[in-house]
Amino acid sequence: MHALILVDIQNDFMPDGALPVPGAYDVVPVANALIEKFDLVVATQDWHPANHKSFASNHPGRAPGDTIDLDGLDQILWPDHCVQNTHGAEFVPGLNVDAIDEVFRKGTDLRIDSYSGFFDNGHRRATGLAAFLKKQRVDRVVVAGVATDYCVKWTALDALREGFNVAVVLDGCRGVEMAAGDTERAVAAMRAAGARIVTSREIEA
Ligand code: VGL
Ligand code: ZN
Repeated sequence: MHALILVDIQNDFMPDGALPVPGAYDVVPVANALIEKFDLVVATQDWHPANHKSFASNHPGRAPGDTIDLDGLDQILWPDHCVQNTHGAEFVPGLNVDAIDEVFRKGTDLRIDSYSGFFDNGHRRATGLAAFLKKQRVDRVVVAGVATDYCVKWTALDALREGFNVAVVLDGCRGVEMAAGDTERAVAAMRAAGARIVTSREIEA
């Protein structure tokens, strides 16, 4: 069984959102085309409480882009984004949400961030995604969404760790590129860990 994992295709990650990812609207038609090729489609949704510790606004004197120690982990501080039950946290209009079989929300624990759709950044708690996929007898996952250099990357790396065969659809992903070259480095890291880097045309129904 093959599954499509759509990572964080949410308003706040679009170019006009709170944590803009350049070109991110372009992943929507690619995601919709991919959806047609899969029997099982899951999506992750960044879903933070307003007082989440990954928000610079919750650390007086800090600015987005700063790095702090959060509970023993390096944490980049972000603009407020994907706050639960806000427009910014909703899936992008135009994404075929009716085709999504299950949504896995992450980043809900205010003390730890969660880039991967599988685990928080400290691998302390699972979201249930791995168990769900294994129960459906999934052996191969195809990943697309945003951001290539954060949530796509960590989702793909955790999928490999969980023993899935992983392909990342490059034209279905965009990076936030906080530092120039981050997206390219993320792609290299995913490839080095064993992910196949493909284009959407290579994905067969
Ligand atoms: C993401 C930064 C903070 C992502 C989520 O979806 O890549 N990046 N939260
Ligand atoms: Zn987030």
